[in-house]
Formats: sequence, structure tokens, C-alpha cells
Amino acid sequence: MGETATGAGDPTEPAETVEPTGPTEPVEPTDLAGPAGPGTSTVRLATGVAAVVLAMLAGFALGRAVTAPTSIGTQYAAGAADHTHPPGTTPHVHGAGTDGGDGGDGGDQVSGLSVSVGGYTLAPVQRQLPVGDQVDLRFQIVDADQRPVTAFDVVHDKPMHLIIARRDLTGYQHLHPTMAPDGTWSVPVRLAAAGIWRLYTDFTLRDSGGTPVALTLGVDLVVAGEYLPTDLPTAADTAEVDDFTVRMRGVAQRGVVTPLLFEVSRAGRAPTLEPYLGAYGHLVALRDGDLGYLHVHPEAELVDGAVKFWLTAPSSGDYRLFLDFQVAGEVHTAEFTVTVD
Ligand SMILES: [Cu+2]
Repeated sequence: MGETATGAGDPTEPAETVEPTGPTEPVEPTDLAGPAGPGTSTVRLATGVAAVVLAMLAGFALGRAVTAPTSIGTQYAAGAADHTHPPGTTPHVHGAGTDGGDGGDGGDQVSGLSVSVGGYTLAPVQRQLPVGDQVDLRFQIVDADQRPVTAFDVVHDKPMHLIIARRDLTGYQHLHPTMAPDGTWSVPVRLAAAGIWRLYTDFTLRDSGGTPVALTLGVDLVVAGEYLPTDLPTAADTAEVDDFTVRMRGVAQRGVVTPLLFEVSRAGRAPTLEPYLGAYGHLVALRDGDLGYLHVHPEAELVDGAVKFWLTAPSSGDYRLFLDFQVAGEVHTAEFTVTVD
């Protein structure tokens, strides 16, 4: 339970007196997976190693959290939403930037890299999960005084969106936890394979002044065991899932809001798409390398039968896109690799 303090104990105020603990040199989590060699190597994550990994990640997360408040303060001061939202969504401020948002790295368009932003911290109860067994994943969002937040806005039909993916971008899950009156969220989770998994909580809370603040906070989970990393699939415009084929139209561009359209077919015909999470699909985009979480905005209606989103790629490189869509009451997820020049 020692790791519980990792999130809850973060210095979250934008104070000058913050003292980073742990290693201060930049430690890229992706490096941790492959000390024995890239690609096909098998890395044994024994409990001892996992503890070291946790310690390093804690230091990494703290380092990031320490740098966060400056840009957040700027954003809050500006009070700015940097984009328009489709009807039916709540206007909110994105407290998302983690790198200063200077435009060079898209820091203002990527979130999920920090466990604590703007005074709010993701505090999971448990960060080591067993492989293959269903557990009740529980966490709180706590404010700067360690009080659990209990007031959340419903955005895209839910007050809390929980995304999980392993750090090699496999095993994607999109879940909707429920909240107890004390602010503890819980959801059954089963992680089928060993490795380091990224957990994102995507939500809009109300600050003490009643202002909506949209945040995506992230933390790593550790599943001990044989880690067999998977290479990122090559970029493609078509994805197969279950018995559906999904075709993606549009070219994501760096720094530009770009429309992406997805056409779903089954045996050459278009099935009836059903509304899901306030639109006709839900899209999550994660950046390969640091697993930065992108903000994607859906169109509420279908466009010529296609599900349409607006995406800004903050930097060149590879992204993994996860499209949830619903047919006959069942949700399917199509996955795409997108390479941005
Ligand atoms: Cu969701």
C-alpha cells in the first residue's frame, strides 16, 4: 500500500518550495521496458524490479508534476478554451499542458502525462495488479488539501472516463467507473498481460469557485510477470475488428485541427451505428513514445454516414487511435496507427 502515497502525497500547489524526490534526471518510462534489448526480448518483471520501477516512475511523475503548475496557471489566468465544443458538452478549461505549451511540442494539446495537475491529484488505491485476474480498481481525485473531489460534470454522457493501455499501446480498455458518496471511484478491471500499463482518468470537475475544469490525469500500473512487448503496427487507413471493417479518411497534421472520418462496414454494407457517449463514436488518440493523451472532439451527428472527429496532432511521429462504436447494443473498438509528418 506504500505506493498509494505516490499520488496522494504529491506537492500540488504551484509553490516555489516544492522539493522533488527521487531521481531528478529525466527517466523515460519506455526505457524501463527494454534493458535487455529492444523488440523481441523478454523482460522479467520480478517484484523487486517492479518496486524499483515504481520508485523511478514516482520520481518521474513528481518531476513532471513540479513543472506543471506554471503553464496551468497561465491557462487558468487566460481562462481560455482553445477550441469550440460541440453542442451538448459543457464548456470547460483544459488544464492539460505539461510542458509549457510553447507550441513546439504540443504541450498544450497533450495531457495524461502527469498524476497531478493544477492542484488535483489522481490517487489510486492500488498500483500493482495481478495478471489475468479481475480486481476492483479504486481511486480518488483529491484536491490540494487531500480532500476527495465529489462534484463532476457529465461530459460525453459520463462523469468519469477511464482509459487503460499497456505502454506498448496494446490492451486498450475504455471503462466508466462509478463513484461512492465519499468520492471513491471503482470499476472492475482485468489486465490480461504483464507489463507497465498507463491509466488515464478523463473528467471535468468543479473547482471551489464552481468553475468547470477539464483534466486528464495519468498514472502507471504495474503487472508483474513475463513482459512480451509488441511492436506498434504500421500505419494503415483500414482496421478490422470483430466482423467489421473501419476505413479512416483524413490526414492528421501537426499543429492543425484536422477532420478525421471513420466509415464502418460489415460484409460490404453499412450497419446502423448507434449513439455512444453523446455521439456516434468515441475516439482516443495516444502518442507513441510518451503516451500523451490527445483531446479529440466528436461531431454529434453522422456526416454522410461517417463518424467525424476533430484531431490536432501536437507533434510529428506515431499515434495510436482507438475508435469505439456501437452496433446492436455492442461496443467495438477499431485501432489505427497514424504517422504524422
Ligand atoms: Cu468514456
